[in-house]
Amino acid sequence: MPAPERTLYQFPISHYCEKARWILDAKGLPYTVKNLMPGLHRRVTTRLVKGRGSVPVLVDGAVALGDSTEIALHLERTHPSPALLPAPGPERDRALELENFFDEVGVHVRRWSYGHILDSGADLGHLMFREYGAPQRWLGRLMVPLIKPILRRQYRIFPPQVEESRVKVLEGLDRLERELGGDPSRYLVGSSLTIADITAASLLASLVLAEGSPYAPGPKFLMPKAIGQMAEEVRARPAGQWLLRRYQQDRPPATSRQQAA
Ligand SMILES: N[C@@H](CCC(=O)N[C@@H](CS)C(=O)NCC(=O)O)C(=O)O
Repeated sequence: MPAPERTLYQFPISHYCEKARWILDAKGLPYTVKNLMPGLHRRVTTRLVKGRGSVPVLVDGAVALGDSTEIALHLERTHPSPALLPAPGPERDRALELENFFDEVGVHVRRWSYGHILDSGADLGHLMFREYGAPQRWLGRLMVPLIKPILRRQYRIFPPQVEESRVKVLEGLDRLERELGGDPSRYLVGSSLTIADITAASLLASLVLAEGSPYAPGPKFLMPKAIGQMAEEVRARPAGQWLLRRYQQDRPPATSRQQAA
């Protein structure tokens, strides 16, 4: 089988990468994933997209995009079917505003989650590298003591900020419920899945440890107590039921994904 012309440079555990994968999968577009080593990734990402360093990066033919929202808009422009955005007008504006809002909540989900993972006995190496090939998995595990302080500094994972993020996460869940009118069966905008739903679901999925997401608890991962407790509380709310439902009903299998050698 020839290699697809699209390559997604990513960290498998990154929720912004999960958002990009979901959009590619929803549009049925074949792509190759290339898992980058955290810490060394910027040598690749800054070469591909000047002025940026984060993942995901999508290289689509001659175009390289270094932000999940840019990726979403590019794919919507180049592959309009199935539509993941309403036609131009108030509904589209609302979908884009919600996408932007839940992108921001994603920063707080990450900080709150790492705040508990870094300070517990959880196996960060397993969590981050379980999907890599054997040599990268081995190297990754060796790098964990170096990665922890980098994560702490880069994402400002310090107790006051982690607490502030907990509040922002809860506000995000409140907004999700308001937008849905408390009904977990609804979509955020109109009557079908949009980029707003994909963004909220992928960026918040770790709060409920959604099956089918990269955050479903595996047998080898010792769950920090606070994360387990949060999952139990959020699953009991309409927002949590909505997140689980989106993964059950709307997360397509990654049939078009190939792993780069
Ligand atoms: N706004 C960006 C955020 C991406 C982001 O924060 N990616 C993280 C992984 S979750 C990352 O690459 N961190 C390492 C870095 O910035 O060098 C997007 O939507 O793509």
